[in-house]
Amino acid sequence: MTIEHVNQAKQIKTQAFTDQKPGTSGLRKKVKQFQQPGYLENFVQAVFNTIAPCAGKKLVIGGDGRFYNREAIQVIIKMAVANGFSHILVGQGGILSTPAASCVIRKNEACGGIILSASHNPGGPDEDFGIKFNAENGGPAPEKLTDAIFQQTLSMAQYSTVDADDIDLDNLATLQLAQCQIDIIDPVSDYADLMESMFDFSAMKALISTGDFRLCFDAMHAVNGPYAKEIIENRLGAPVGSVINGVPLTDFGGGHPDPNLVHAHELVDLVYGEKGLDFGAASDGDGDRNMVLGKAFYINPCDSLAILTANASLIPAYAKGIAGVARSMPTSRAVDRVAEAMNIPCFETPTGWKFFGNLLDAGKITLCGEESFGTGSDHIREKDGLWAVLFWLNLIAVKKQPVSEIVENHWLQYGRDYFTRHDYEAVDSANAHEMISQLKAKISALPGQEILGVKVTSADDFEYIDPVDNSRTTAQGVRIYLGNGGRIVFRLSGTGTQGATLRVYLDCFQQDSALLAQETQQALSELIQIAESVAGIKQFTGRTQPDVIT
Ligand code: VG1
Ligand code: CO
Repeated sequence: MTIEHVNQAKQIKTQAFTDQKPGTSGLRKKVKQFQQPGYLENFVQAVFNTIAPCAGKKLVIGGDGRFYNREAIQVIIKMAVANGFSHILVGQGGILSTPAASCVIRKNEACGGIILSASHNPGGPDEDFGIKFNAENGGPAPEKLTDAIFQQTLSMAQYSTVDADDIDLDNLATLQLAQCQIDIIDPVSDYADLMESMFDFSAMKALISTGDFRLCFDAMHAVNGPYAKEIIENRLGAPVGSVINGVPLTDFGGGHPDPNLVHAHELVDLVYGEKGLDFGAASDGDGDRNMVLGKAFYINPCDSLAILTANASLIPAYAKGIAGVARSMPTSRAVDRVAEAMNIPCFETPTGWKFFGNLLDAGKITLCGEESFGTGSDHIREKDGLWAVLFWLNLIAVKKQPVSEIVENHWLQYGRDYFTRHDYEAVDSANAHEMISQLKAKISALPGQEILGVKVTSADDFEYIDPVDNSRTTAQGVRIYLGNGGRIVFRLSGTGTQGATLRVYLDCFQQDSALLAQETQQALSELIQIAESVAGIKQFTGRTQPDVIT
C-alpha cells in the first residue's frame, strides 16, 4: 500500500536545547518537556545527523507503550523518511521491548534503532518519557556516539520531516512512504523464536505440565505482557492466567513498573503467601530488567548473575562454555568468585549496559549483569528480563531443585556476598553533588583510617579503560573497601528526571557457613552505619532513611 499525500522533505526551523545530554540509558525527561515544540524532533535529528548519511539505510523503531509513545513514533517515522532511510521496521502498536528491539536490529541487519522508553520510571502525562539510539550491534550507543549526538543537539537549527498522513501502527502491513518501505512487524515472534532456540523448552514444558510447579509472571502492565503470554503460556504451556498484569498500559496502571520487592508487591504476596507459588518473576517497563523469586525466597540480582554463570553449561545455548563475564562496578563480587573458580576473565565496568557492548562484540564475555535487576548475554546487546526468567526456569527443570536450594547450595560452595542498595530519590541536586565532592576530597586520606572500628583498606573514584577501544570513562562512583570484607559505593543516578538520586551500594562477603542465612539489612548494619559516618547522608539529603531499599 502506498500512502498518499507525501510531499518533499521540508526543513523546519528550530531552537537548540541545552539539556539533551543522554544519561546512563538515553535521554529521559518528563513527558511535558518532550512535548515542547521541537524537543523530540531536535534529538531525533541529532541522532540522524550523527549517523548520516541515512540514505539507503534500515532503521528499527519501537517503544514500551508508555504515554506519548505513539505520537513520538509518528514524528520519528516522518523524520526518518525525510532523512532518506529506505526501510523502517516498526513494532505493531508501536511496541518493542528493549531486548526485542535489540534482537530485531541484529536479525534484520539494521543500521540501528530508536527505542522509546523511560524503563522503570512511571508513565503518564505528568510522568516520564525517554528516547535512546541503539547501534547496528543492537546495543545502546557507546559514549563516543552519545557525546556526538549531544554535540549535535547544542547547535540544532533545523530538522527535516515530510507532510504525510499518520501511519496505521496497529495492523501488520508493508507500506510505502516516498522512497521508504515501512514494515509494521509482529513485535514478539522474532524474540520468542530466539528464546526457543536457546533454552530447553521441552524440559521446561515437562516441569510446568506436572502441575506441581506453580508459577506467575507479573508484567506490571508494561511491555513484556505480550512476550510473556506467548512464551510462558502459549509455548511453554503454563496455565492461562500465569501472566498477570499482561496488557501494556500507557500509565502502567499508575504504578512503578520496577521489578523489586517494593513495587512488585502483588507478585511478592503470591510467593510469600500461605500457599506460596514455587516461582515468581517480573520485568520492568521496557522488559529488560528481571526479578526472580522462589517460594518465599528472593534472589538478589548479584547472586543471580553468579549462579547463572556457575550453571551456564546446563543451558543449551551455553553448553560449550562461556568466554568470560562482566559486572557493573557496584554489583557485588559474587560473580568474580565463580569466574575465578572457572578460570575465565571477569570485567568490572561502569554502570549502564552500553559498557558491555564492546566486550560482547569482541567475544571477551558471554554473560554480564548489574545489581539493578539486569542480566544478559551475547545473544543480544541489551539486558533481557524474560531471558533471565527462562534461564532460571531451565535451571530448575534440569536440576530438579527449588530456587532456595539452588541459591543456598551456591552460597555453601562460594560463600555469600550480602548486598543492598539504598536509594535517596529526588534530593536537592546541589546538596547531593556537594556530598559526592566532599567524599572525593577525602579519598586519598581514607586508606588506613578506621571508621567505627573498621579499617579502610583502599578508596578511589572508579574509572574504566575499555579493553577493546581504550576509551576512558572517569568519575563513575566513589568506592571504599574495608578490612572486614565490606565495600561501600556512592554514586548519583544518571536516569532520574527530578533533582538528584543518590545511590549507596553496600556489600560484604561472608564465608562462615553458620552465617549465611542472615537478614540482609541486619548483616550489613555495620556497613550502613559506616556509610552514614563517612558521607553524612542524613545531613546532605535531609532524609533519615532511604526511599527505596533493594
Ligand atoms: C540505573 C541502574 C543501571 C541501569 C540503568 C538503566 O541507572 O542503576 O544499572 O543500567 O538504570 O536501566 P542509574 O544511572 O539511575 O543508576 V533501565 O532498565 O532504567 O534502562
Ligand atoms: Co529497563
